[in-house]
Amino acid sequence: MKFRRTLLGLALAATALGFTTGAVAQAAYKSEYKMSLVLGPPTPWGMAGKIWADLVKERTQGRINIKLYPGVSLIQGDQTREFSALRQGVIDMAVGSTINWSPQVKELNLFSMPFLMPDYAAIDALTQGEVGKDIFARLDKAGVVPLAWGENGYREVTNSKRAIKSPEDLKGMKLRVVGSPIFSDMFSAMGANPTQMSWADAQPALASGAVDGQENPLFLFTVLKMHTVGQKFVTTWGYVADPLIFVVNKEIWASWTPADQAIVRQAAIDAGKQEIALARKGLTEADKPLLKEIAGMGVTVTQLTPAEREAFVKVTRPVYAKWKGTVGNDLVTKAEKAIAARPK
Ligand code: X2X
Repeated sequence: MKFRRTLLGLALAATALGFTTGAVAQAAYKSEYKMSLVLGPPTPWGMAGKIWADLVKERTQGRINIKLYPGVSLIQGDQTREFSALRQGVIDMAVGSTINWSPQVKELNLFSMPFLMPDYAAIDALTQGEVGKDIFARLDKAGVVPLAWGENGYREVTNSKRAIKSPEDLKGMKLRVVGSPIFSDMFSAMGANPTQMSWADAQPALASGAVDGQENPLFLFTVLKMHTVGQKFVTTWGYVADPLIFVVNKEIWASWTPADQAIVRQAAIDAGKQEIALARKGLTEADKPLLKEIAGMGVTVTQLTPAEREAFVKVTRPVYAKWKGTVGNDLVTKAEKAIAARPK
């Protein structure tokens, strides 16, 4: 009797520790897991990776140890190959932008559709609702394990030439855009001269003046001090915002115990929440301190009036219509409805 109780006690303790009968097969943990990121700390994106890795290490008592590879260095900076590399196991896990994965997962172009999401509540209505669930189901089918949402942010346009207030001002302007076709379509429709390149190539191109401008969330402007490479004009137009997604390679995921999987998932959710707050800092307060900080660097910051913004919406409508079909009419319609019904 006593012996049986001891056995039962041992079994319960083993279960509590996450050792199940399958644990023998699952025990082959790697000494280190590779996490891919485009931007490293101190950007919010980089912090997303760092917070996630730190929480996982702490909560698994070091069983899962993650190293950060910013600059998508595991794939030599070629960010639009990140999703394939994740699927193939070249990368174990990532916090990635919907933009960089959209060449492989066309539904992710949803977030790059021009002027779809007018405010932060609209982003949340998608990522935290049914549309977010649909996208996660799609990612799961595409071969990765999606865990949580983060945010890169609203992509505002900067340049070295002039203040942009109307599509006219963009005429012939050479702008670096990400290597995802919808961006070339949008900037061509606006009359600019878009050039696709990776973020690794964009930085020297800005410094040498090979391109006149670029678009990215504004925290990057201050972190990189873009005014020192001639970026003297910023226009906030809120045309596109890219969420980030926390994912793990499927084989790696399957190699972890259910208890560790739960820890990694919850840590991603917690890190995502913290990171979204960081990404919005300075932009959600009424006086937008981040814009003031940038103006303080001697930069002309132009905030479009609703009428000025409308002119950009108008010229990009054909691009919206074209990509609605590519992303999927049902998904886009669902997104439009979720945004219309968002709490304001
Ligand atoms: O390349 C960019 O512009 C960046 C850093 O924002 C992304 O990876 C989408």
